[in-house]
Amino acid sequence: MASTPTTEGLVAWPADLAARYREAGYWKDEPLTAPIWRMAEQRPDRIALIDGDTRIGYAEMCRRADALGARLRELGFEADDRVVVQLPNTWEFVVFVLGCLRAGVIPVMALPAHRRHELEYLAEHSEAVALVVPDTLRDFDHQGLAAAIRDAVPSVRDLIVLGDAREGAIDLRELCEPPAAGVEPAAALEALAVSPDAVAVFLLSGGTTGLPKLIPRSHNDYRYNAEAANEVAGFDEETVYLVTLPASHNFPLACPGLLGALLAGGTVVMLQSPEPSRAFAMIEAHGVTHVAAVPAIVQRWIDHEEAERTGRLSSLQVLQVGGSRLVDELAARVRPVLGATLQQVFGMAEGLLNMTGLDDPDDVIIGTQGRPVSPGDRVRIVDENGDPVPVGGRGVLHTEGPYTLRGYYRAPEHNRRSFAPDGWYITGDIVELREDGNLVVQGRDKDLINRGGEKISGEEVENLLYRHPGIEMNAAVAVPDPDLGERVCVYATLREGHRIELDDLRGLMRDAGVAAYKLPEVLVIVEDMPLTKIGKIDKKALREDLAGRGALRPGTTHYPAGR
Ligand code: OOB
Repeated sequence: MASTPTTEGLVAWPADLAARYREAGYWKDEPLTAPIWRMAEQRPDRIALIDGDTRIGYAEMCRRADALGARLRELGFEADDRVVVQLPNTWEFVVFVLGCLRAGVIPVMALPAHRRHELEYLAEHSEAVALVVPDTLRDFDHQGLAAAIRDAVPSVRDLIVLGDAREGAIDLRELCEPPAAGVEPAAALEALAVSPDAVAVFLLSGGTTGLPKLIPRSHNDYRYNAEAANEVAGFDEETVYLVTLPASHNFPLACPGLLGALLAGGTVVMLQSPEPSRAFAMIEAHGVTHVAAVPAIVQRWIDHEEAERTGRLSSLQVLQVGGSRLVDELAARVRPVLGATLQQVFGMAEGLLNMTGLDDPDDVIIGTQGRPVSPGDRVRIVDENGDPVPVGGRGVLHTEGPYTLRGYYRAPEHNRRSFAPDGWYITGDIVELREDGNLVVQGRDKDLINRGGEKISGEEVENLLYRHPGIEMNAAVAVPDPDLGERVCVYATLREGHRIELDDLRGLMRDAGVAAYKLPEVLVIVEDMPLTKIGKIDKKALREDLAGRGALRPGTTHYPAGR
């Protein structure tokens, strides 16, 4: 079955901007992978990847990726085919993604926590030809689920499995084997000449609508994303970068992430969990210099180091923190306790990256989320009427630049709302621009819950909960949480004769195959839902009501007194 070419759902950069980005040298008109392959020629034996006891040099990594790319072609994968990738942090993830980039196959970056609800949608929406999954992980049968999705989604032809591939599935490790003697896949792949303007990867939006949107990132723009971040984060050949966040997320993938480390000629260490004792052991064992984390992890690392005084972090130079707001008190403890320079990162899968500089004064490093990493980035802050806010004021952040999308994939209607008439991306983040050019994230004007860096769309949760016969109206809002920053709280009114507990709603969502992090953790039943003048649920009023209730523990249901 011939699928629709990717180009049909894309919004291109305007020609004048594209010309400017080329002239300025942001876009190098080469495949993203080119500098990595050059590194393999210059320094073949330098270690590129470490995963447990496995150590892979640059030349070997590139040979394996080329062999994988060539094998995909033999199996019938073509340039522009989409593949949903859901893999743990392993060396095979890196070889697979690089092999796809070389062969022009486009990875769709799912998260390990995704389940049927998300994966099926991603496969359908991208018309993926294959899924790549682990056999099982943390007792979950990913291979079984992927097989069910293959049966349900017509475009999906193949399953590629890390671990024991069952009948009819392709073994990822076999695909990753170096080429057989006498076979030279590199030249054949180079002859394919992947266009630098082609989509390199699809990232997922945090999503404020029913389902996540796909974000096309081109070879030109995504490579620049990583290279611009490299400059500000100080990545070079000496860098040893530890991946503990899910590698398919933009932050550890390319901000600068593992791609930045490889583009700089450094070493990437893959680890499947950010649990402090394991992560600290890896940092010590491999002399890790840079790592990225979300604030909830930083809290655990600081607590662990304060309690254990491990002294295992002496190699660590930079701790990048982003994904959700790092509170100033925690920020101030990073250097004294962990001994590393804090780098705040306020980024988004859509593009724009803001970072504090490594040499910035303490008040900037501790109290701001930094500034755009590229001179080509443009930002403006506007009030409710769309008028510019003066320096020092607050408003919604809009941006455009050499690595910020111009439109979500195949989402024309959503694009009309997410982009200003002049094409700038409306981030939905409420920020303050300081005199010194640094941004401080103050809140947001978007229907999203940020659970320790994991983004949950209110609308997606609400749509699912309307499947419950007892729910009359419902609204998902963020409840503040000391560990994760926010958790999902659902307000609901009930139909006559129904009584619902939190666990009923969690069960419903679990049965629908929804990723666990999206499940509500607090349920508040109310007699009447507050409505706005135009009859929409008034979430602002709900947030105020929530604030008045004090701390609500996760796992609790709250009925009005007397019910
Ligand atoms: C990162 O990317 P996404 O796409 O998962 O989420 C983007 C949103 C931002 O619009 C903002 O609302 C929030 O996450 N956010 C932050 C933040 N970093 C991201 N809010 C407050 N403070 C921060 N430091 O989360 C992401 C992508 C690349 C690098 C780092 C994070």
